[in-house]
Amino acid sequence: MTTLRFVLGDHLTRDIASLADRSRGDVVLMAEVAQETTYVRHHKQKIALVLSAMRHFAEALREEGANVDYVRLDAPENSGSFAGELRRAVARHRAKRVIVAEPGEWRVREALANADIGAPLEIREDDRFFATTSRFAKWAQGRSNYRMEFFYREMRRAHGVLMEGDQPVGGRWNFDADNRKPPPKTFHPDAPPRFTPDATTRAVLDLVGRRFADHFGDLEPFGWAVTRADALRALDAFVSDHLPDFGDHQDAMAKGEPFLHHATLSPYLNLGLLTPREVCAAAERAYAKGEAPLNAVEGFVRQILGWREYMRGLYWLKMPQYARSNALAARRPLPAFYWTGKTKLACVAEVVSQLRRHAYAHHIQRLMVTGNLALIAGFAPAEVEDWYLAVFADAYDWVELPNTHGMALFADGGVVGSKPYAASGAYINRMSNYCGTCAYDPKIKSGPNACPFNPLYWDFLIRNRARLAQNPRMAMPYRTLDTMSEDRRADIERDAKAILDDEAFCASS
Ligand code: FAD
Ligand code: DLZ
Ligand code: SF4
Repeated sequence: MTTLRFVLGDHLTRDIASLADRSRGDVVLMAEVAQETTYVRHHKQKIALVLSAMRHFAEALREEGANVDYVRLDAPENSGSFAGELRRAVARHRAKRVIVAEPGEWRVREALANADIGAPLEIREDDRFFATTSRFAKWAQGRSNYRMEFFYREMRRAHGVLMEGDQPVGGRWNFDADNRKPPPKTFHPDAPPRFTPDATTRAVLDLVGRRFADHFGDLEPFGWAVTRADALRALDAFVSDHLPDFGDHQDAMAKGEPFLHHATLSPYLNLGLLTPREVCAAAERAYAKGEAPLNAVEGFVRQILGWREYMRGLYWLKMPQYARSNALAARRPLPAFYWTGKTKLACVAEVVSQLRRHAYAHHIQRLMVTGNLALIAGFAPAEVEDWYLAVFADAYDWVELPNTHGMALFADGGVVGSKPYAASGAYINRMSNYCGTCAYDPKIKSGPNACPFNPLYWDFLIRNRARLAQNPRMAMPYRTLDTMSEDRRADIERDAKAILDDEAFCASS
């Protein structure tokens, strides 16, 4: 009679709760299953990254002497689901109990908790995060609204990150004001390190190329780290080469430069190859040694200790109802150009082409280009969310959903953020060099040459007046709208209708 320790694809952390007290006779189960590779049509690189990282993790455990039962995707008897593989493994090993750390996604947790697998299942709290789900629920209790900034300060205090006694290092909690600079004229930071596929990764690339040829994105060149050792190399390279400049141009976008000074560490953090604690500690060390300024280090730590933990906390607090809300009643189908990139909007075409090649776009591209357009055009949240879940190497429901549904689309009515991140073409023009090569002009407000973000932005405000005008943070744009003449508002509505009725916008994906 055996204890089975089930390690999911994003549980690739040596001391995760499900493995921490492993004994010699225990069996570690890992399973590649069709259901997980197809519940959305993931980018080919994402599937390859997850499967290769799983295979390397299993090998590392075996080298430590663990008894690993690894089920490959193409194993003839593979049932295709977690429940099926657990049932088979329980019978195979005559297991008396199964231990798993909390699945990252509500969908998977429900499936496991309700599955009849032939042995009791113990689900352990995932303590890799700074805040457990129960810790977050305690923070949220009794609050009428949740604001990341307050949660973040509490986390800084609780974990002593960038603190001097009970005060924030540098006397301020937030250095955002120093961090929102547009891109400099020439902006070509080094790209993050890429890792040459070994034999294990090559076998996975062959499998993915054969089996998922019709999924979005280029499979090769594939350069993601698939082992902890290489993920640590990527972390070191970020800290030395990019962290010092992380803050200054955090919101900037530049044509042909997907990565800028961003970390590109989210795929590794989300798989468990790196832990949030060690990543924040590496940034703190760089500050302590005088190798990175405080605005950069604080800005970076806030993304992980703040935003990442806050999003996860809200996800588990609010699911499953959260995913069903549609506060702005957005129902327009997602246009095909989100997949093909075939659009005259140069900013959107750039982001889609970058996604196809790299399965990566940075935060402002996600929020203010593809997210902003989906918000102001009123694309249906569920379709937009499936797109975000599919096209990014780092996408998992627990982090993708609150970012898309809440932050980008305001479909939660203000749970994640206090106002919609809606913007006209002026924002993209200020923060990028995309507009210079665009068929549209961000300075033109109306007519066929106007940047489509312009009429769509004002039309969004007109359409959603009843839902948004009372929001104090929307008072300024509504005041501006109210100074416009009737004729100007009629022009906006006519232009927005022309854009939304255009075949390219109507064509459903
Ligand atoms: P950096 O900009 O260098 O930031 C450092 C780290 O901070 C990231 O690696 C990430 O772990 C964390 N981080 C930063 N912002 C956020 C945030 N808003 N939420 C959670 N963590 C954050 N992130 C994902 O990991 N998976 C997703 O599926 C995902 N979907 C998103 C969808 C939308 C619409 C938006 C607006 C954001 C989404 N994000 C998602 C958050 C963020 O854009 C990415 O974490 C970030 O771009 C990853 O790139 P990076 O590692 O270079 O990040
Ligand atoms: C994303 C993904 C993919 C593509 N494939 C697998 C898989 O074959 N086996 C596995 O254990 N996990 C996979 N994952 C990750 C899961 O979809 C899911 O995000 C986690 O199991 C939730 O904790
Ligand atoms: Fe995007 Fe408008 Fe600029 Fe074109 S003009 S790149 S559509 S913001």
